[in-house]
Amino acid sequence: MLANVSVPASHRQVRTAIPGPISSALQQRRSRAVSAAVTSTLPVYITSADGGLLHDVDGNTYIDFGSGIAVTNVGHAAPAVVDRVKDQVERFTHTCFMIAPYEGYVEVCEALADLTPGDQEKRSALFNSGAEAVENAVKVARAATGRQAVVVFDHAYHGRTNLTMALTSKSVPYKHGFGPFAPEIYRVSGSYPFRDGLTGPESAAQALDRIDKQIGADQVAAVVIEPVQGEGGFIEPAPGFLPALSQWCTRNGVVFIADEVQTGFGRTGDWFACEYEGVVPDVIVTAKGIAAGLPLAAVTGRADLLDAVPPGGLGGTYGGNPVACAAALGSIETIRDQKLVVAARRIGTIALPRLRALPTDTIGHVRGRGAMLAVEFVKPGTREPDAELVRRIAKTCHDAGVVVLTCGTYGNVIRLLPPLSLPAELLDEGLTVLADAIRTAV
Ligand code: PLZ
Repeated sequence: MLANVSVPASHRQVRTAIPGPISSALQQRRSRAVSAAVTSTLPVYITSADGGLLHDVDGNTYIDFGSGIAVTNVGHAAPAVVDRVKDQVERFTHTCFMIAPYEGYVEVCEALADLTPGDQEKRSALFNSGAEAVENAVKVARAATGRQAVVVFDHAYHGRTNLTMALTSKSVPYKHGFGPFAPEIYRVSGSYPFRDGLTGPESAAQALDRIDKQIGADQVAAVVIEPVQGEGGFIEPAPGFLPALSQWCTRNGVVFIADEVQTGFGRTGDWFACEYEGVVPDVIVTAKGIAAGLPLAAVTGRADLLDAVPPGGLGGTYGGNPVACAAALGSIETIRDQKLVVAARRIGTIALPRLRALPTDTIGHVRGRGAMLAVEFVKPGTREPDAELVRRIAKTCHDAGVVVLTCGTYGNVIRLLPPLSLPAELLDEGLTVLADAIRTAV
């Protein structure tokens, strides 16, 4: 089936009902071939994307405030990524790093050692997805400490594989019916300032007391935490929470694993969100923004930890595939050359005041850092989550040609994750559409 446009528009443009007729026909076809368990936020079929815009088969053009869930930080077709990928794909697509290595893998690991927080000696291993990398970070921590327990938090999201389902907090749709889950995972409360009203040190004390009493510090291999929680609701912990946890880990020989799959690569206005409070994780997990959409993920951490795993203990057929490594090098080059970490901060500086100025008592909390922003909706005058309202606001935005995503344990959060390279006028226009959608929906 061919798209009915050859030259995509250079601005937001809605020419049909959403989804349009060609997308609707593709939806029908999809329902006969693709598992109903795999869903799409917006059932429109994309033909091309760049410059912060997505173009669909019906000639509609959307402003992208989702970046494919925080992946296309450098845009959807950044020249440095495209050129390096093309060059690599023409030379060879795969050898398997465990069989015959290539330089790109080493170069990505060097870049990770350089970019991630802390100047300790570091090593990395590369994988295909965020979940796979989180699993491997846990393997590293267990092998290095000889301990088994893993501590995770309320509202955490770490993936959909068996071990990471156990680490993830929310049942439906991630875990429900998929047990049994991996043992030796312990969940404690985190820091959710809007809902718990506690300071960072208070939240940390509460979590650490539970760990001490219910597990025992000397049994804990790792604490796994998103420095800003993603799927759980874009929850920024209160100041002091992360440093207190990290210090406790250091004192007790526990591996502090920062899951920066969603927050990494400039997203929050720092290369990595941990930097905001000067926290240096023992191990950091990255994916998504690392390679602008090609499947790549990494576990980076203290050399003594990563090297504690016996030879052959980490790996996989595709981990650190040469084409994905080429994309990562192009993505990192683009973030550096175009100063996209600063651009992320600028997005936050522009967007936050506009979101905070929205005149409605259904907005419980506006929060975020850099280009990782959220609005949490509640029933007027309460803290009761309003997921239904959020669904309507998101749908109104989609129909008007702006891709916004939702998140949150209660499904009541609109999140904004634009490409860091999003042109200022598209940011402005998208925010206007969102503001109008909120005003009409309440
Ligand atoms: N850790 C912090 O955000 C992926 C999941 C979307 P994968 N988040 C998007 C969905 O519904 O599946 C994520 C994350 C954090 C780990 C992961 C997992 O990364 O690359 O999706 O496996």
